[in-house]
Amino acid sequence: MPPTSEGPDPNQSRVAVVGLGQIGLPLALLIAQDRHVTGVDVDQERLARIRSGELPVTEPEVQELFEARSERLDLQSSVPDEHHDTYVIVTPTPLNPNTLVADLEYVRAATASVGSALSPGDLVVLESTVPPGTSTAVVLPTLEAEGIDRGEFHYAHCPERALPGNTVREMVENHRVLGVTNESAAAAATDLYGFVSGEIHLTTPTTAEFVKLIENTYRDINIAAANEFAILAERAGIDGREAIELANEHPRVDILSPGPGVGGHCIPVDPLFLTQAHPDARMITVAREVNNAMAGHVLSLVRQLVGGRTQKITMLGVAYKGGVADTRETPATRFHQLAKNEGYEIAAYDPHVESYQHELVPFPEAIAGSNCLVILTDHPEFDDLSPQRIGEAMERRMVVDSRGILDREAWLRAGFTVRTLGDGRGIPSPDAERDTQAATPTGSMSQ
Ligand code: SAJ
Repeated sequence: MPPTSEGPDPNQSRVAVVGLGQIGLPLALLIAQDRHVTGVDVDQERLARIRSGELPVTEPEVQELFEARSERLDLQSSVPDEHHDTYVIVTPTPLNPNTLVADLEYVRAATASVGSALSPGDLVVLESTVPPGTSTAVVLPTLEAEGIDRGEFHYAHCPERALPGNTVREMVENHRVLGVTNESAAAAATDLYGFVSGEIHLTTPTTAEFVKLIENTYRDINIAAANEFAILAERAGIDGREAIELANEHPRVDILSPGPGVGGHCIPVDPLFLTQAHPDARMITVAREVNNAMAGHVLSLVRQLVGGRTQKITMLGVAYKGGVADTRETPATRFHQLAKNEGYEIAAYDPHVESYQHELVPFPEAIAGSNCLVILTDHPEFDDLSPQRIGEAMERRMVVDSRGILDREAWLRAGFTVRTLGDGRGIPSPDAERDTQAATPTGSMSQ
């Protein structure tokens, strides 16, 4: 559990946290360690769930925090009229799917409500991820619109940095970047983040905005490199994952893992916040294209195996990454749409996800009569997946492993045809032939 620290008297400090989502609710509970918090959310259903204790956030430790601190958490559907000394805005900044530009409407609306409640000496913190310059061009002028001057209140941008699946621990332990307008804002915001055991680094609001975006963009580019290496390895007839592992033995190389693409609400989106007004930022754009193309590449592996396209295939995992129930921007959806458009009959199973835009079925139903298993998510549950567990349920024994999690040799021995993304061993391509003839005995090839 988070460390305790001295803070202001809870009877004196009142903090409003606007937006009780995946980050806002855990944040409100962490701040409630030593302050009274009013959680604000426009979604009445969400508020009702929190009130009932059936929390809409299923991250580890959130439930315990709620049970320990709910008496210091009030809930409201609008920014309270009564005075609060601190306002934290944690509303979503989705990407407009048509224009691919950041939609700042939730941030604008929250900021306007906070602006009308603001008194001299108050602190406003923005945690939402925003394009560089948003604090200066949008947030501060909106706060000032109600008549208060930016010199009269404190402002900080403190972009969230927590990994979904480990949100609370990362909110407590990760270093934080605080973009502040002046020294008193720095002192007030550092005090608010007293629950953080990591270091607090001070900078300007625009730099803080930029830092958050380049962190996730760096990851996107690194994954794109891994994905491109994987495709080139397939063509070279070698195991790309082995090659990456060996390259990572170098002290200054740290390549990430190839996969079916990049999902989640941050990494596929944040690079576009950087480039939306800068179309000349080529590498970031190309990395996005490479990662988006991976679902189609996985489908091409399925097509090579299965051939005729009216046949049933089984998607294993629709969450955007292993161990989570989140399907936002998941590459599985792109795969599903492409496969459906090619005429495949699709059955999808996920041990974590409860609600998804396409039907999910239980595991036995998903594999019954299937021609090909397609692993799309590296859920820990799939570590137990074995040919023995499949038994005789499938029509044909084929598997495409886009995450490289199966024991390939065991599946080959059990009579499965196996395609692992990034592994060109056994793939009959002209490039591959040269290397496989030279280095791989035919008996260990996948067909
Ligand atoms: N992925 C790969 N190969 C890899 C690593 C990830 O294909 O080697 C894929 C995953 O399967 C997933 C996507 O990338 O589809 C993103 O997963 P992730 O675990 O890299 O990131 P998120 O979106 O769960 O959380 C990220 C985190 N960023 C980093 O790990 C650098 C987190 O620290 C951020 O706070 C969070 O985004 C956010 O909110 O910005």
